[in-house]
Amino acid sequence: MNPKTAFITGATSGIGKATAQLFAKNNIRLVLCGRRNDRLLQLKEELGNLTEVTTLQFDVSNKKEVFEAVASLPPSFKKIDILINNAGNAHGLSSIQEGNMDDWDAMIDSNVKGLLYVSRAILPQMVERNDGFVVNIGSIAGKEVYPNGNVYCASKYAVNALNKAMRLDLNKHSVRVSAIHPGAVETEFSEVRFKGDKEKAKNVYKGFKALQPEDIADIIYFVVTRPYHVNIEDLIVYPTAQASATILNRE
Ligand code: NDP
Ligand code: 8X3
Repeated sequence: MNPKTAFITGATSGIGKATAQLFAKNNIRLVLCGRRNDRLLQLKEELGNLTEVTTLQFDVSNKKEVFEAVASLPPSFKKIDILINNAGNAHGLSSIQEGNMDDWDAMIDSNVKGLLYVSRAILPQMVERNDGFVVNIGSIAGKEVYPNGNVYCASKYAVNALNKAMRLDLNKHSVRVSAIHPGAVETEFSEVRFKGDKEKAKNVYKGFKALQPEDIADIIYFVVTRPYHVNIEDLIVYPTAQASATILNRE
């Protein structure tokens, strides 16, 4: 069987990077996407002896960049079997009455509109072939609103809704769609949320064992390697120490 090709957004860090590393070990060809080109090239260098890799530097929230990037794929990478809609971040953690509206724009533009643009650019080829797999990375923030999470939560509730919408619209085209909703994963996520404040970010994961990006990569790999008739719709994954967005059993 020909190896599959996966298109991973947000491959420069955290969950996306760990997924790329695991896919490469399992001979899945990779289209690595992100804004930081130095990291894309470094990862390509690291994984290039395990599988075929190409990179696309673009901002998912820029419609033009998304469509130009997808159109620029070399012929041997144009057929995408697996789309991992992972790019996204939280920006800020403040009450709705004090929210920074640029942060709101960034979250809605990347987490919601970015996921939509990338999906719109890639889904038609899957529909045409009646084959393909989309994994949407949501969050427990898309299942439960927590204090000061307002717009980030809204963006992830949107991902949850879009995951369901994709399942309905793509059902007759045999394109499988899954969502994975992690709790606390130790990545650069909190550093981005707190605008580079490493100390504040570290405190988020203090006193308990958070999920590691590799834990989520394992689950993504499991989901996309089920037999053709099996589609896992929705998974919520917590660290053992976490019971909800706000209840954590810290030491
Ligand atoms: P990281 O900050 O480590 O990684 C985020 C990735 O998204 C980076 O590769 C970044 O790449 C990319 N990205 C962000 N915005 C854009 C953009 N506008 N255009 C292109 N790429 C973008 O965080 P995680 O790995 O934790 O986050 C991955 C996903 O998992 C996100 O959707 C996040 O919401 C979700 N998630 C994370 C949880 C956690 O606790 N960490 C829990 C639940 C869900 P670059 O900057 O190079 O563009
Ligand atoms: C990331 C997890 O709880 O910080 O989506 O929103 S949380």
